[in-house]
Amino acid sequence: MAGRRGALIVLEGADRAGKSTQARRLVERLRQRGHRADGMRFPERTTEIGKLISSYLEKKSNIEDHTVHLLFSANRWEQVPMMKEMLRSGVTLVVDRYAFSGVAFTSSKENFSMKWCKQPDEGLPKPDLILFLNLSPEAAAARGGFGNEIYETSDFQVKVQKRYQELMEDKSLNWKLVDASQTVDDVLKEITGMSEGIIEDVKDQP
Ligand code: DGP
Ligand code: NA
Ligand code: NA
Repeated sequence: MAGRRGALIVLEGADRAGKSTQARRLVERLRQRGHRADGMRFPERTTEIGKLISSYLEKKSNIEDHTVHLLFSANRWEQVPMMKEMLRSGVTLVVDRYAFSGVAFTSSKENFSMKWCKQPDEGLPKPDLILFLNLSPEAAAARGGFGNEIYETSDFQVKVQKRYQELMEDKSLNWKLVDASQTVDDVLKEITGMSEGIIEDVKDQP
């Protein structure tokens, strides 16, 4: 059959919502169920750009806010040739954070418009499905507290959550709201069902 491509599935949400755990388990589950699937994460901290970002997040280096926004975007763009190749060859990609994190986090800083924040990521491969793991900032803080990275404060996360709500109003994108306060198994079950639906839908799309 012609044109079988993989699906681009993105997990988004504020810190502590369980994205990384679910992304990993979703790849395992999809594979168990006979799909070709692979995981990716952004920021991808292992590249040269990723190392700069990591050092910024760990508060080891001070990078100007616009500059770091563009580095995050560049860190996504540098993976695009590989992403396109994998999707084209029929592999479904499960991505832990994407451009929406870029907009939600940077636009939570003073004097950044959503419009400015969106521009550098314009043209990235469009996700077929965006799973928003929804957890209130209070519930997130109750999950053993935040780590020590730069954005991990309750005040900032409240702003980020509001930005995500605005982004989810874009009906040209396939956002699905997932209640991340459920058990790990229940969340996995829900997102596996949604993912298998979209894998089936995109199979014969260019
Ligand atoms: P993680 O490794 O998933 O914990 O993500 C690291 C942190 O970086 C997290 O607080 C979210 C934030 N982040 C992810 N992508 C972007 C981005 O494109 N721009 C900004 N400003 N922050 C981002
Ligand atoms: Na984090
Ligand atoms: Na994570």
